[in-house]
Amino acid sequence: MPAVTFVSTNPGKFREVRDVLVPFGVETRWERRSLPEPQADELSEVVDAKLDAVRDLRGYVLVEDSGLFIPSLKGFPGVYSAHFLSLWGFEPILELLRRRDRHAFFRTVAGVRFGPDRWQFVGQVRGSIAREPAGRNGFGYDPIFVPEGWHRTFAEAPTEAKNAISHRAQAVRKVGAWFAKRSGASGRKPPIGGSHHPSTSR
Ligand code: ITT
Repeated sequence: MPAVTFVSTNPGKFREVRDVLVPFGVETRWERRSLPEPQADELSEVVDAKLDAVRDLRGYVLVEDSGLFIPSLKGFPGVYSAHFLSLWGFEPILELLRRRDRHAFFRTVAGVRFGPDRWQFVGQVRGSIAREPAGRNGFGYDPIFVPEGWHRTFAEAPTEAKNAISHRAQAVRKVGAWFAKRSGASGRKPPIGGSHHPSTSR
């Protein structure tokens, strides 16, 4: 069974990634490590920096960076999502959105490294920001994000429901499919599926 080491500080991410990769026959191990996140305009740049920082790990290494993007706030908090949430919580966003359009999307860029080779995979889910937080499941912005077509937040839903549609699950499912193809092509090492660095699979 192929195995991948997922490097992140976030246990919620790890659980979601592990569950999504199980059906692809990929075993996920967790390395809890804080990786440098440079100031960048794009998640993919952050993922590249994270992949640089895991060069000491052997085998397949998986990292990801995610953000909540709100078009009426010019994409904020976006790449600053983690920093903003830890400093300020949800309130300023809810306040700012009282008179603005509430549409939002979550995006994940997942990065895989194997020796010198690296690949990126993108997932995205559209939705809107709730008027107030609701639910206790998940993590981060889940209590204020209502996916398109839903009447509840991610945090009000069980993990399986979030994993059926989430930004992370979509990106990581692409990783799983890529693994499946790659291990099916025994003896052939060139990258199959996904896109080779520096471009990004969309
Ligand atoms: P890493 O160690 O993997 O970087 P992190 O929690 O710092 O973990 P990010 O920088 O990717 O991860 O996350 C940006 C912010 O967006 C952070 O506050 C997360 O809690 C939040 N976030 C990421 N994915 C989310 C999701 O699926 N649901 C809700 N919030 C999420």
